[in-house]
Amino acid sequence: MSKPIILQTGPYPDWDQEPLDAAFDMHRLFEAKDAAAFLENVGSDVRAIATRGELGADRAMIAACPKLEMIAVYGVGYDAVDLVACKEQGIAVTNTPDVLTEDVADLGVAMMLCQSRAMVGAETWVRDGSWAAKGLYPLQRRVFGRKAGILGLGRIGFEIGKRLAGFGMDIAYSDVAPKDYAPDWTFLSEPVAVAEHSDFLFVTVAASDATRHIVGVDVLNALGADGMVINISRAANIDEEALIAALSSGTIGSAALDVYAGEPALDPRFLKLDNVLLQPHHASGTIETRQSMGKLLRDNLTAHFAGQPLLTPVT
Ligand code: 8YV
Repeated sequence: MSKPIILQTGPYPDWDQEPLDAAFDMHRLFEAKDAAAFLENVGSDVRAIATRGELGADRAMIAACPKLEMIAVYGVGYDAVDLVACKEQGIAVTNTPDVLTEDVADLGVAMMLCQSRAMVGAETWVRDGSWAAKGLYPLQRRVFGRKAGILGLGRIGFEIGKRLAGFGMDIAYSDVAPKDYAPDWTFLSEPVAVAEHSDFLFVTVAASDATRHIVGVDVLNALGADGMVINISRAANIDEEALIAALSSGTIGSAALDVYAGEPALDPRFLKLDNVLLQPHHASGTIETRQSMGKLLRDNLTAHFAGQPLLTPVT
């Protein structure tokens, strides 16, 4: 029996690619010199798209695959998948929630610590001889006992809050409604109010049209000159123009970012700012989590083609 034809939008580690190649007929769009010609050639036979959180599948890609049955996302975020087109055509979508929650939370908290204690600059201070030549490293701001805010208390936001509680922080959050699993933290319905409360503002809300630029001028003004914004969700949740202006003018103190508009080609102005910590969208990037994400993606594809219920459907 011939194997189901799957369009693959980006690379996976060998430990995923080998079993995918064994079970399915994988067509690697990302290796094609002419993506449009490649799609035109294979699109009519494609039954599933295997994609990544940041790559998704847009309407044009979906339209190029008239026999498409499902889209499997390697990532929790499915904002880059055109869900309206999927709904119209009865295409199932799966993602990889839960398995990456802890690692994403870890990196968010690590970014806060790293940036607040200026660890990157401190490393340079040691390596370039400044320590010996100039003496002690400039004093930085503490993390313990300060105020934190979390925009979006879903799975990842909640895990961040649990970690921050371990630092004795005073935690506020916004979401569509108060969460009964967070009785010790302050619910504030408005993101601006959360920013006003915060020294450290975490953006963990799932990206959608409703959350686009949820961190804009008003939130940045409310965060203030001592505040730090940490984004491990999606770039679209932040108005990057406003963020760059706020970082440049000192309206906010600093930022720590794992995601960018147009990544990996981020706005070059970020590279010139010394008050932003830049990470290459790797919050879920541990061997353990990526192995779990790959297995869940494969298990969803396998379940679909075996006529079994999907493990983690999003629609
Ligand atoms: C990426 C992510 O999928 O979970 C998400 O939504 O953005 C990430 O886990 C990961 O970088 C692999 O592409």
